[in-house]
Amino acid sequence: MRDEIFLRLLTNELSQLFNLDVSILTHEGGDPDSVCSAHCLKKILTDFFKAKNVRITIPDTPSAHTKTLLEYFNVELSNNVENSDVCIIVDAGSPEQLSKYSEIVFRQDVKIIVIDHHSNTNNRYPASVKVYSNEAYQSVSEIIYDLAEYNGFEFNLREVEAILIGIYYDTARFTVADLETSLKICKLINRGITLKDILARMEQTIDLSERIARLKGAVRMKIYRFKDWLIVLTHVGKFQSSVARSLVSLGAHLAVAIGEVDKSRVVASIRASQDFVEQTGLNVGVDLAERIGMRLGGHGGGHASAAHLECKSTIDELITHIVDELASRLNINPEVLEP
Ligand SMILES: [Mn+2]
Repeated sequence: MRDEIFLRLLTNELSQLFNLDVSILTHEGGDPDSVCSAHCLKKILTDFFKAKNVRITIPDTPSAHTKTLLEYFNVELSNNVENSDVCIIVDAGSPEQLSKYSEIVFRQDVKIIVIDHHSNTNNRYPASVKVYSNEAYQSVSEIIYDLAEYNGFEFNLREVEAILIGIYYDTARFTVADLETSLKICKLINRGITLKDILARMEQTIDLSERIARLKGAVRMKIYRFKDWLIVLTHVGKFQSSVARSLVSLGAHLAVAIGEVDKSRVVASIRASQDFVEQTGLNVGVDLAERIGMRLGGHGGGHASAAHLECKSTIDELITHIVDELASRLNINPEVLEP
């Protein structure tokens, strides 16, 4: 178990849910970690902590990956958070990520609990919200796994599979799994899980428009060389996170994919390679997404190597801010590489 004190506090909190109506909310669109952890949290709340009624809500339209998982695990969704006594937010580092449900964190008539693992989550919610966030955890699915183990609760094979899928995607397909996570992966696989069927199904869900976005993102990117670091910035209408991720696997140390929401508002996904994060000590969630998002009248956040921001600016303005910020943080003047 990664952090017993954290698990004890969380257990104490959840012990108070006996006989209560609970809504579990993911961040907008959901993702494998948030959906899988919500699914398993529902199980443990119902069977172990004896909550009366537990519903799962995903703000906005579920993403393609999310839809596949919802079907696979037979997860029923609800849009009714109104009548809940308690609302548990999973995997959302700030209220803005709840989209149309973001106001709920300010309501006084419903208790709000956050279970998360992003950087700086503790400072992002109003003081009335009970935040259980631990950056040491590589996924919320892992928190739920530890929570079950701490309380001696056993998940069945299907739930164990969900935990493993959550861990798989939040560790960039196990590539950044640390020792603790790797030991858990072994234990989970030892219970008799093979991921090949579900992964094949998930990979098929990369549709044509996402592939086109990735390729267009590559064609439009601008390459900045900060000595030995290659940083690329591009713009695409949709699938920014998929585009940024694919540009890192193409060879960039850091990739930013920006999308225009309207004339004065943009969103951006940032991904960085592990060696870049380790050697520069830069946390793209805090140092880039949160900082620049707030500076430009928006918000942002995430992890050390993956982040998202939304702000009031044009694509070009945002590019300038990101390049300037990197230049000052790395203390290097970049050179623009000609295509
Ligand atoms: Mn996560």
